[in-house]
Amino acid sequence: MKTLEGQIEAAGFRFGIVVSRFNEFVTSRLLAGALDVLTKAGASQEAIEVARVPGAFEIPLVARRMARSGRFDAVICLGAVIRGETPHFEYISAEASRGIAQAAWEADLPVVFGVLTTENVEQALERAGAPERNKGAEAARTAIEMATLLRALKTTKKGLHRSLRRRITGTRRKR
Ligand code: INI
Repeated sequence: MKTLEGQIEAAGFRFGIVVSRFNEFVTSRLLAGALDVLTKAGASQEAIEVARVPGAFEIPLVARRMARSGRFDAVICLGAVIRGETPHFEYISAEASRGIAQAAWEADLPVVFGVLTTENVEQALERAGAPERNKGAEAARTAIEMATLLRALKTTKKGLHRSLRRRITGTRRKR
């Protein structure tokens, strides 16, 4: 049995990050957490592009554009929707999550949900704090794992095609 798994190794991979300005005192911490994970895992500065949008509602469109551009191996979405401050909390968080999932499907690429949806500011700050609880850091780890897993799957598929072709044409494997 073969088990495929992603790894936390980001060298040679490219990442797009979409981060919203609304509740910037929270989203800037998510961004810092994500950048810390990516660079420590080996991603170069040139391999990371950050796009800023006004609010979480605007994240999906830019995430989709980035994901479809062919320039990235994964896209990370960062935002903070806080119920206490938002009468239309449900609409914004639902649209952000639905749109982000749809962007991934349409682009066939990992588009990771790093948007906090919390009851209050305290909860938001708690989830944007220390690296082990920082949702931006967690989203970056997920992006790396998914990008490496998809590359492993691609390699396996290529290997499979080669072995099928060899079987059909009767050619031998090169040593
Ligand atoms: N956007 C957020 O990212 N978080 C919020 O908590 C928020 N609140 O409170 O309203 C918010 N609103 C802005 C929204 O995302 C759009 O930018 C705006 O509606 C324009 O489309």
